[in-house]
Amino acid sequence: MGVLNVTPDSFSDGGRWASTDAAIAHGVELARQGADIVDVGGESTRPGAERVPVPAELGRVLPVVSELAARGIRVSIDTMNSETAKAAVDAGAQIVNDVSGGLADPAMAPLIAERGVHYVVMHWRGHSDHMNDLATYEDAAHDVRDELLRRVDALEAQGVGAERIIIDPGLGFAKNADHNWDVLHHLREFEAVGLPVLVAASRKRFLGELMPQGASIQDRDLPTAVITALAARDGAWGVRVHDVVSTRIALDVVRSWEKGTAEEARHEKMDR
Ligand code: PMM
Repeated sequence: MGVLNVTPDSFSDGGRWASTDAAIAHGVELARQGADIVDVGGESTRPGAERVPVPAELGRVLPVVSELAARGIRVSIDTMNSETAKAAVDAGAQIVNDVSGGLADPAMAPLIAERGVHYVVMHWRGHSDHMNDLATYEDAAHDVRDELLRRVDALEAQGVGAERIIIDPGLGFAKNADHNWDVLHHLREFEAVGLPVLVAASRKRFLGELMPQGASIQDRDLPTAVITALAARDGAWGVRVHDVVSTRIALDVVRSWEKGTAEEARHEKMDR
């Protein structure tokens, strides 16, 4: 899943794809590089971020979703708002990626139930302006998994089919670096739930802590690719990343390693 933030303020790529044309071109490029899904978002969820009014969010994402979907690209819409999700699904989005797992907008679950689209349910405890205050756990990985399972139960009770749900532990959302690593260390226990698991570590702050001083945000693509490889081996369904090229290479390494033969590269091969 390639990240396409149509926002002026996302923490790792804010502003780069803020214009509609630039965003569409980047989405096409992500797909060409080998992304199976392009995840279009119009509201930053970086720590401390303020909410974006729905009309502004819609103005950012809708033309991009329509154009990418019209070009045959599988699009997910990264939103907590049912109104935005509805318009994006009408415009061709096949997946709704809701970082609040349906908690931010009570109208989201009924919409998903009605439309029958795939639904990414992320572990979430509260909005970005105060989520760092909510990062307390007895046992991070188990608490996150249990809270996610309760969310899935509640969604099912509202008519969302379990076969449509993808779970995501929500790295960095009300979680410090130790919490994130504990979740990754126990990723197989999330797999054991029996639902597809999405891992979204790309360029997040806890990876910056591993990097030498002066490293850029893009330098975090290296630890991101390593996490991709390990998550794939632990059975993850997908990874949400900014740099699709390094992710594809990491996945090709894993597949070649597992098969014992060279994986046929799915991205366009670079000149050697
Ligand atoms: N993280 C961000 C945005 N959307 N969606 C899912 N499912 N999981 C995440 O962890 C997640 C997300 C924030 O990262 P960004 O600003 O780099 O997009």
